[in-house]
Amino acid sequence: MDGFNAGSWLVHRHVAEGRGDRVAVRAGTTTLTYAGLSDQVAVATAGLRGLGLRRDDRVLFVTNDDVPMFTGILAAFCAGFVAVPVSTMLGARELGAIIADSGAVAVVAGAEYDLRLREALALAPGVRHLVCDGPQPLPAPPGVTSLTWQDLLAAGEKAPAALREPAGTVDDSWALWLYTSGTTGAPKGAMHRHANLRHVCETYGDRVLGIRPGDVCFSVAKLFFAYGIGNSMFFPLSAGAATLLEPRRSSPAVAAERLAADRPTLFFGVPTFYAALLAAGLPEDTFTSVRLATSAGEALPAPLQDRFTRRFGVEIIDGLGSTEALHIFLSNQPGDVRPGTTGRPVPGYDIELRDASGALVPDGRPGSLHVRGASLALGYWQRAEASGAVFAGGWLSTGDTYVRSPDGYYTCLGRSNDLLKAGGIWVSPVEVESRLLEHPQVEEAAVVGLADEHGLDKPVACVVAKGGVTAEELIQWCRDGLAAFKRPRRVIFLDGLPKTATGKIQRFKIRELLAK
Ligand code: 3SK
Repeated sequence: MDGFNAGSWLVHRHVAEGRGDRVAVRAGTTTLTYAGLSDQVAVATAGLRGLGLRRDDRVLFVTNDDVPMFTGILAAFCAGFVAVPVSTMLGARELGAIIADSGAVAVVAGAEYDLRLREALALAPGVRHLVCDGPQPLPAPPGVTSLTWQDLLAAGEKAPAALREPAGTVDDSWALWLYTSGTTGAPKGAMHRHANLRHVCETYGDRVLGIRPGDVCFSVAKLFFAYGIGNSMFFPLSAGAATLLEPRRSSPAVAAERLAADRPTLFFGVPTFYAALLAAGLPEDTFTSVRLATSAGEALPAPLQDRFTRRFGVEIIDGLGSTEALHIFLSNQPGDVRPGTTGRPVPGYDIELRDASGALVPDGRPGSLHVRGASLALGYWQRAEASGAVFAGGWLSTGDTYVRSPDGYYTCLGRSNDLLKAGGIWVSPVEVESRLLEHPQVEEAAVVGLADEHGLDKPVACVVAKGGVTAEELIQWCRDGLAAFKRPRRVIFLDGLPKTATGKIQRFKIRELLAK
């Protein structure tokens, strides 16, 4: 098998090919050219190796998007270690469980995770090194060496030059494990190969985004998400373009600041963030530098897409990806956006819609979405049963229900287990939510099926309202705009909707709430 190292391909290649003086990363006051990034990654590669790690050892990152995390992940790829970026929103026990499950030998952490880490490390006795990306080493349990990222770089500077060289990895070597629990269940580590990173760049990055060296990428999804690491690391670096790193929590104010200061050309968001941007009253010229915006995480309702494009003059291409597929495999295309749909398969992926028996469904009928392509994870780490169920015969079962139009556009009907039948007819919660979101007083909406007095599922809407609107008015609004059987039978007003870390509405939590 041919040698391939994703870290070397993303970074060192640009210096070898004469692009060393181009800007690669802007993070606050730090700007790194490709030459500067390549040097830091090489030094960090030597620093990590100096800890005594061996090929395929896991290096876990729980910290904010900034230069140490960025260079650290790339250095792990270069060294032939496995980078495991995890959510900064995890509680101590969840974090401990993931560190232990991954078998991580080294943890790179932000100073603000100190307390959570102390509890987490007690659950993960395999950790031998704790590297803090702040100014001081963190307190560590006995037997764990504690140092700062700067200490690690200083050691890497002094190390023999040979330790800076990329490892002889191949396409199928492990590069990146991403933990995912979907909307339920224990977190599982989806294991990605070095070649998977190249595949997402050559497909969505090149064929959909058309990313070029002059682009500047800005993602509101952080590096620990599959969506975020693709947007902020793989795509820009694959093209010799620039990326913006933002350690602060994503908010409309932070986004507006970076848009004004750094003039990104590609903006990567999620539906709830687009809704928040619209609600924030930002000036119409906020997005003038942006040539294209993307959305993923959940289906983008057509009214929201329309409002955003009319207000800010930027097209949003909605896409569907998954942690298990590493990035987006179904998407609208620039200049070919069909609002309310997720577009067509990204070149490089095959899509099938199947019924419960596994047979292909004809156009116009709902089916469970399966995808095949060269960026699918090898499976979940130490989860043979779940891997067998989700990755079968080279296909990934995404758990999403979709319908395909005769001209090949796919529309999301919800998670396979979110669809509901009202009066024996399928109702897509997404469709009812889209109608509710068209109402000027509705900020967010989630629709679930709830058993009525006859034990029959009926649509019920939970709504976050901006101002004065009644349940009756919203039910009538849906009756006016949709087939009557799709209207919610009840509307419940909430202050906020339960969501996953990626901003997906947790309908199972809403169902639990309503069942009480
Ligand atoms: O949720 C998505 O659509 C997504 C997109 C890209 C990468 C990962 C995910 C989960």
